[in-house]
Formats: sequence, structure tokens, C-alpha cells
Amino acid sequence: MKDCKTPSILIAYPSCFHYPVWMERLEVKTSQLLLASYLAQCCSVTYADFEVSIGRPNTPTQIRRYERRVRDYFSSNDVDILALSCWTSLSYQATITSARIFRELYPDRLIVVGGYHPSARPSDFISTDNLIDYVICGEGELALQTIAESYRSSGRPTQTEIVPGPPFTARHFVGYNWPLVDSFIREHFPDGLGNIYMYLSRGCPFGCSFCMEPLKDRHWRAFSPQDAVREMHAAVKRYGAYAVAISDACFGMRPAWRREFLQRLVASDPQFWVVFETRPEYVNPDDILLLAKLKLEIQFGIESGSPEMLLLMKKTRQPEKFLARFRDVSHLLSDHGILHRANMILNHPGETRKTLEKTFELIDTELERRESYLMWACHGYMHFPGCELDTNRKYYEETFGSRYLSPEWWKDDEDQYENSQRFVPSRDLDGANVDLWKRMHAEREQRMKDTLAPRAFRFAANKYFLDWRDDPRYRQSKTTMDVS
Ligand code: B12
Ligand code: SF4
Repeated sequence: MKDCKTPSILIAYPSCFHYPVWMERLEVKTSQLLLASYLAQCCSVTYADFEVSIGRPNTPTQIRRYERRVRDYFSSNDVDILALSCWTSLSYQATITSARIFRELYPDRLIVVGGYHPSARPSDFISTDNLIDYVICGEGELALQTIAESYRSSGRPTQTEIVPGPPFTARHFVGYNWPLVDSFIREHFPDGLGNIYMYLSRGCPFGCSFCMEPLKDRHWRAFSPQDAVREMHAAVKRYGAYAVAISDACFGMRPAWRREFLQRLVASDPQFWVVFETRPEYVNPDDILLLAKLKLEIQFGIESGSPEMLLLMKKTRQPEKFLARFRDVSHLLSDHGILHRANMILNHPGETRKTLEKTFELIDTELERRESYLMWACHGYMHFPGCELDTNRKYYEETFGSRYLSPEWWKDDEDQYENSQRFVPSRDLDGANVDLWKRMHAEREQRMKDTLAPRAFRFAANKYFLDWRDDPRYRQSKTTMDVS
């Protein structure tokens, strides 16, 4: 790589507007850090996260305060290029607002945006005043590097350019450059990082209807197993973390990689928790023997118990086999006392009473088991742009009577979490039936507790279902867990 320590780039996550702050604990944005780590090889890079340093504004007063603080920040951080991560659609308004403030201060500098929302809706960033210079679709590293390298000679383009980001291959992988965020973490996470989200691989070959992953390169690429384990330990040691959540879109897709990674991880005797999400096909009995030696939670994107819905979701071409595999793997995991969770999406376009019944049939069968380590996480469908459900909206509207009630919610000054779920899946689940899945779920809540082994119950109450702590079973439990 060319050695040009200029220009200077600020890689900033602008926060979200109208996204209730009570939702989640804030995390360090590791995809932004990976972008920064790569760019730091040729540029002077600064990392900022306004969601953490300023907050998520929800009211006009909070937005004005946000604007003042962003202006102050930009005024004292004079850079050549502002690279804004509009990672989710929830950040759309904050991205545009911070870009406008930067432009007022620095009319001749470059503004680049990237992330899932620009990849899904690049046209949302085109305006008559050419506020944004480059909209990068897909993976950002190589495109941003090219833009940075030509900045000195080319300056700003005459109009907004939409740039497809070339795929980032394993050859390009660089490790996490934590020193780039050390001072940020010291300032904003004075007690260190409890949980660190880390990416060890990229790419997913599947094309689920509700997922934005297919907008990026689908080839599976990973750190070598050796580097992956080293990166995890280095991050934990640096920030005293108790857990690493491996956030890969498709963790452990290659069996040989997965085997070696797990062997090395177990041999390294990690004292921290490990969390990852994967598909049931990517966990086999030999893996489970290794996994049993870790402090571990696995999440599975199962999505539905209805074969019809699984086909519609493009989750798999063999839904019965997929579900049978999940059940076998889940039973084996429970036999080994391994905590695992099934993530379910209810009210996906095309959902009907019949398909909901199939899903709850699956859940009911599994709830008959005792001493289980399987937790159920059921969520209503949230509509995000860019996925197949979005591009094929007409098909779902015409075939099932699906209705998208806030089709461009990210532009509205209303609760965006609520609005992204304002959706009617089908004619059959319209009106009062739209919340049927919530009622079906509520009817099973007690059984969802009863099925769990004591350790799994306590874990679920501490991490996911905080109101379960009022259950007498929680108070009686003597097990101590070190995950909150
Ligand atoms: C891991 C993950 C998380 C982790 C993030 C951990 C972390 N610290 O990074 C957690 C669990 C916290 C999370 C939370 C949420 N997530 Co999430 N998550 C993912 C997931 C599974 C993987 C992302 C990934 O592969 N990253 C790997 C890195 C290397 O790639 P990357 O993040 O895409 O970044 C690259 C490009 O996007 C681009 N890029 C990014 N920023 C920028 C900036 C510039 C300037 C440039 C040029 C390029 C660029 O370059 C990067 C490097 O190549 C995806 C996709 C999926 N399969 O489900 C969903 C996904 C990103 N999440 C999504 C959503 C909706 C959420 C939540 C809103 C969920 C919720 N209900 O609360 C929250 C939002 C959190 C927030 N702060 O706003 C959606 C976003 C869709 C959208 N259009 O908005 C996705 C796409 C899932 C989906 N529905 O398809 N998520
Ligand atoms: S939901 Fe998971 S398996 Fe499906 S395309 Fe997205 S990342 Fe891949």
C-alpha cells in the first residue's frame, strides 16, 4: 500500500434520531473500527461515535442540542474527509443532519457515506445541492481508500457519485487497530467493555428475503483460525471484557475452518463468554463436544416453524430438513448443557393464522422437553429497505395483501422502532389479527420458563427476559451466573 499519511479522515457514526434510548446497551461499532483499521494504513484516521458521545435525540430540543454538539465537534476536528456510517436506516436523519453541519463549516471538503442504508437506497443521498460527494454501496474499505488517495488531486466531484464498493477479500484483512479507539473507549466506557462484538469472517451465501446481507459480497472470507483466536484474546485482555459476541453474518460456514478455530479456541482456555449466531447446518456433533468446553451461547436464525414460510423467506430450499436438523442439534446442545436461542420472525409478509399455528406447533413440541437449554426469542417483522421483501414489495402486496404502513419510516419524525413494525402481513392477519402472534406467544410464556434447566432459566432472566426475575423460581435459584 502507498505510504501517504494524508489526507485526514474522520470515520463517524452519526447516531439515530427518534429511536428510543431505552432500547439497548450501546456497543462499540466494530464494523466502523475495521474500516478505520484498514484506512489507517494510508491515512490519518479519527474515529467518532455520536450515538455514544452525544446520545440518540428524540425531540426537537434534543435534536437542536445534538446539532450544537456536532457543530462543536466538527469545528475542533478539521479533517479533509468526513466518512459517515449510515449503518442502519435508523441513522438516516442523523447522517443527513451531520453532513449538513459539516458542509456549512467546510464547503470544500469531501463527504462520503456508506453502510447498509446507502447500499439499499443510494438515491436517498442525492440532493440538488450535492450535499454528499460519494455514496458507497457495499463494503467500504477499498472504495474509500481510492477516494482518499485521489482527494488531493481531484477535490470534490461536481455532483454526487454512487460508487459500488469492491469486495474486500481475505488478502486485505487487517487486524483490529484498537489503539485507534483507546482514548474514545477510556472516555466513554470508563469501566472497560463488558461485551465486545467482533467480526471474524464476512459474507453469507444465502439470500433470505428479510436480510440485507446479499447487498454485500456473498463469498465467505475469514481471518485464519489462528488470527481469529488471537484477535479475540487481544481485545478481551485490552478492555477486561467478560464476553466476545462473534457477529459474523454466517459464522463457521466452512467445516474445516470451524473445526480448527474451535480446537484452537478451546486450547487457548478462554475465561470469557463466547456468543455467536449461526445456522443449524453449521453445528455438528463433533463441534458440540468442543463447544461444551466453552462458556457459550449460540443463537440460531430459525425464523419460522412453518415450512411454507421458510420457503417464502428463502431461508432454505428444504424446510423440513432444516427444522429437523435444528431439533436434533438443539437436543444435543441441551444434553451437553449448552445455552442456545432460536430467533423467530413472526408476521413476515405472507404470514397467516395457519403458518403461525405451524410455528407454535414447533415451539409447543420443544416446550414439552424438560431440562432444556433452548430459549425462544420471538420478534415481529421489522421492515428495512434493501432486502428482497422491499424490492419485491408489489408481489407481497398483490399475492398476500401485505400492507407496508410506514413505507419510508426512516424519513419520518416519529418513533422509528414502532414505525418499522407498522405492517400488515396478509389479508388473513389484518385488523385485530395483526397481533395474534403476541397473544399466542403470551399463552406460552409460563411453559417457556418451565422447560428450562435452572442455569438456562437464570441466564435467560438475566440477559433477555428481565421480568422473569420476579418469578419465584429466579429467587430460589442458587446458581450464580456471571452474565447480566
Ligand atoms: C452484527 C450485527 C449487529 C450487531 C452489531 C455489532 C457491532 N458492534 O458491530 C448488533 C447486535 C449490536 C446489531 C444491532 C442492530 N442491528 Co444489526 N446486524 C448485524 C449483522 C448480523 C452483521 C453485520 C456485519 O456483517 N458486519 C461486518 C462488517 C465488516 O460489515 P458492515 O457492518 O456491513 O460494514 C461494512 C459496510 O456496511 C460498509 N460501511 C459501513 N459503514 C460505513 C461508512 C462509510 C463511510 C463507508 C464508506 C462504508 C461503510 O463498510 C463496512 C466494512 O466493509 C447484520 C447483517 C445480518 N446478516 O443480519 C445486521 C444488520 C446490520 N442489523 C440490522 C438492524 C436493523 C439492527 C438493529 C436496528 C436491530 C434492533 N432491532 O435493534 C440494531 C441497531 C443498532 C444500532 N446501533 O443502531 C439490519 C440493518 C438494516 C438497515 N437497513 O437498517 C441488518 C442489515 C440486518 C438485517 N435486517 O438485514 N446488529
Ligand atoms: S439471515 Fe443469515 S443466513 Fe440469511 S442471508 Fe442473512 S446472514 Fe445469511
